[in-house]
Amino acid sequence: MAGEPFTITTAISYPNGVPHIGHAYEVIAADAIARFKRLDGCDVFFTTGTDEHGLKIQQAATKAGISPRAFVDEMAPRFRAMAERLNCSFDRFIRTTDPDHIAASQALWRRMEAKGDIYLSKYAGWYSVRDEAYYDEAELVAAPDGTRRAEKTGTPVEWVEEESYFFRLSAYADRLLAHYAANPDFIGPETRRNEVVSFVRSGLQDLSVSRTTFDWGVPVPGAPGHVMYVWVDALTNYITSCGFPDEGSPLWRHWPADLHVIGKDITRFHAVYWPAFLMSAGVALPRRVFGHGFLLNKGEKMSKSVGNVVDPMSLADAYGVDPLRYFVLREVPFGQDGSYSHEAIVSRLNADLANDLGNLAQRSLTMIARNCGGRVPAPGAPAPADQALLALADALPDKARAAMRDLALHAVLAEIWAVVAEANRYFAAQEPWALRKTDPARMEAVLATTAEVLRAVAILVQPFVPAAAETLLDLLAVPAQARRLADVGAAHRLAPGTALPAPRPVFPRFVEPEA
Ligand code: ME8
Repeated sequence: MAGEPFTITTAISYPNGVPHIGHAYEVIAADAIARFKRLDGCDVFFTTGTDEHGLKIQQAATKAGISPRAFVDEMAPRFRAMAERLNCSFDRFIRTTDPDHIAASQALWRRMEAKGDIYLSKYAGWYSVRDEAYYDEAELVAAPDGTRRAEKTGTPVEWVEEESYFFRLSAYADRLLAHYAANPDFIGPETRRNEVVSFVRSGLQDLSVSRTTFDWGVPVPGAPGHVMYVWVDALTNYITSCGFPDEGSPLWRHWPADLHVIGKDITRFHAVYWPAFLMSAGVALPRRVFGHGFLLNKGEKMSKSVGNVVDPMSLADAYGVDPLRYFVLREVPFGQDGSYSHEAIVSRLNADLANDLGNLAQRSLTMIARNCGGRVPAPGAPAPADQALLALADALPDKARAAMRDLALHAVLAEIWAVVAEANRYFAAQEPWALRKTDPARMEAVLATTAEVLRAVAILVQPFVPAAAETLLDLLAVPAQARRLADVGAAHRLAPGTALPAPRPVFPRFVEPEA
């Protein structure tokens, strides 16, 4: 029986340069949520992809001396390869040059037009190519070199004057505010929500939604010479993947999305423009938009356009995919900005993964291999200490679900590692190595309890460190079909006597390469 549907998306990345750590962070976070929901029995649909139209891409292609099409065909696979390398379990990698996406964008346009929300006029104002965004005079500052820049992002703006179609965004302010009020979870975290609400309260202007001075975009239906403003087509990607406009398609059960995971800089597009387009077109709204923070390289902002980009592939090579995933999700409270550095990554890996969890698994499983014939030992009559520890492990799924409702990924990991810490204290206090001679039955009980806690922990960490979790579950001989959240707890304990494979390290220590 298929579970409750859960649809999650990342933003789609501009492939105007190679993927950077911000792109990696976003797809890792979305993947952890997708995997968690799957583990909890949901019918998950998870999409990611590339945003390939617009002036920014056309200019990058011109600079590279090739056509935009050849340029995106070269770049988009790198984004897909990154998501695959990072073990992200997406169901569709959507490219906005995909034929079904062009059709979906044009269908959405036609619906907004039929509603009377699209009209032809002339745009005269400021545009940032780097942000692919229009700015009001009030949103600009003068840079030291005399040029004007967007205050929020620091990107240069240029004056644009051209014939353009407009979307009647101004007509949607009240409906948007009513929607935010009725759906307090629609925008998160709280700070982003407040920003959006005050932006909409200050009044909305109609939005220029087509361009005529270049042609790398989705053609506006019935309007030769006009291509869609890239954000109209980009946002549509979320419904293209769900089969739009064919609402009879089996894919359509995946809409509305439960969650758009995006960066904080693009909240306005997702929480203002996107719901307004959907309201106009008569399509259901996504349930939640969450603007995560930025990952900063030793506290400094990096971006493709600025050029201080760290290649996520080389981080995966240096530290391993699971440790990299663990680091970004544990270190940075989800929703806030965070910093990364070699030292911070190594200290997390060695402390949390190699020492706390890795050592506990290695020590207990090695003792079982040597002293219990390599089989799951018998727990016997549980002592109070065993019961107390097992109760903590058994409570993990509910604690994790509660933290996950707030998308507090770091808090889910903190809950799991609190149990790991408790298990380490238990192991040290019980001294199973000393019991070997004095009370072998009690030694077995301690090892059985430890193995059982490891089973719960391994199940819980699957969304975060999928490959290592799989190894640990294999070492505990947990069958593939018994690795869901629902399998944690008394009803599914490890069966005493089950043969275990030879133990091997799950999380190796990071050792500095010789200088
Ligand atoms: O904005 N840390 O694409 P993009 C964390 N195509 N996240 C970061 C980041 C950083 N340093 N830098 C960027 C776009 N991001 C549009 C989206 S969606 C219909 C269209 C995030 O390649 C950024 O906030 O500039 C965004 O969510 C995603 O990476 C892609 O950024």
